[in-house]
Amino acid sequence: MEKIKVGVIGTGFIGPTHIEAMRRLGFVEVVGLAETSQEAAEKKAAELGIPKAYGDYREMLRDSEIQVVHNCTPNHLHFGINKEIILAGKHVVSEKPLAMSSKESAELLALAKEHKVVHGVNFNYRQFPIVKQLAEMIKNDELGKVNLVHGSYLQDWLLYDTDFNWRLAPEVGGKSRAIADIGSHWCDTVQYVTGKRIVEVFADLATVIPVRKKPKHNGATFGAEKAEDEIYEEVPINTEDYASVLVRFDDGSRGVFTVSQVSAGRKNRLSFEIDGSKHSASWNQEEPAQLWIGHRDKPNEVLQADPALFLPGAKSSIHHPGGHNEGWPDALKNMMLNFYTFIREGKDPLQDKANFATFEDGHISMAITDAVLESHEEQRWVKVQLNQKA
Ligand code: SOE
Repeated sequence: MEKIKVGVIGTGFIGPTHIEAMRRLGFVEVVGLAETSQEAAEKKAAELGIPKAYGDYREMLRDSEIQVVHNCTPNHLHFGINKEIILAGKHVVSEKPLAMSSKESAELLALAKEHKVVHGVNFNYRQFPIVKQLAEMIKNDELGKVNLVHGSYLQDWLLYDTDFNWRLAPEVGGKSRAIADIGSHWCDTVQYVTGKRIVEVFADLATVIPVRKKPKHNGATFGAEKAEDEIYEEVPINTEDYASVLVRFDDGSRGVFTVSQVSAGRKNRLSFEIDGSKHSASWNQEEPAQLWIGHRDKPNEVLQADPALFLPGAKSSIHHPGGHNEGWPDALKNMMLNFYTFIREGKDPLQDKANFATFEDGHISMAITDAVLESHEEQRWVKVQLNQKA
């Protein structure tokens, strides 16, 4: 069988992780990559062993061999490039946030439907085996009625005022930073697990470090190394390092979460706890193979990820026996596996249910970010508006 041919635009931190995940599938071939110059594209293509290098992504979009394009560029380019990918008739996987506003994401969703392309957004945390297992447990009413959802997403890679990255500048990263970058993952994951939508928010945001020292050589995401003789320029910062948000779900249940990129020692700690009327459950991305299950009338339990103990609906997301732990790269592989299996099986994006986050989820996420920003600005509860006119 012919392999599905893919092109990737952008090869910073996340592009190569997409490429590695796709290569693990076997039935997908990354045939091209695009960068901001021909020289950069050729260097990266040689490094990653990819045959075609494009200094202009538009040239890649004209390549009829390429069926699917991954948009792994910085945030401000997502909307425009996603639009061009769809108009070129290619299937699309976009990094989040899907666009810079929910008005733009509504337009992308409508366009993807009109052109009948398969559309995915890389919300990869819902693809962890234990997260799937918990979603199945909740569907089976094992926790009872979900009453409360609380948690946080904490990182420390922007803790020092000398930490700098393109995500800090609103014209490149967007008006929201911590919420759009990591709060979006928290919301997508808990909405997926509970099967509920966040419909209203009350937010408090803060820029803990209001002035940063920008190194002459721009830092990579999670980049820790700095030259000793680095030259810095002081830059005012107006995107949030921190946010706490009260949320209301569509069935009236309540929640709260905190995001921070300045919490020392927390590397990529997405965690949440769900309190049901019978039991609670709690998960933390940094210890991804364990699910804590809380009881009132007997000792608490820890479920260790194990296909033999999983519910039928979660088994396809776990690929190794118990104790052979799967983590972040494996969850990303699940995202790609589900996306490309959908294409391989010739499924219809207008009719068939996707086992991955689509542009619909990307649009929901953008609408939550918009509501959070408005709530913080106006210091009040704000409803999440999905019906933005494209
Ligand atoms: C940086 O905060 C980042 O790389 C996010 O952009 C990713 O989406 C998240 O998975 C890890 O952290």
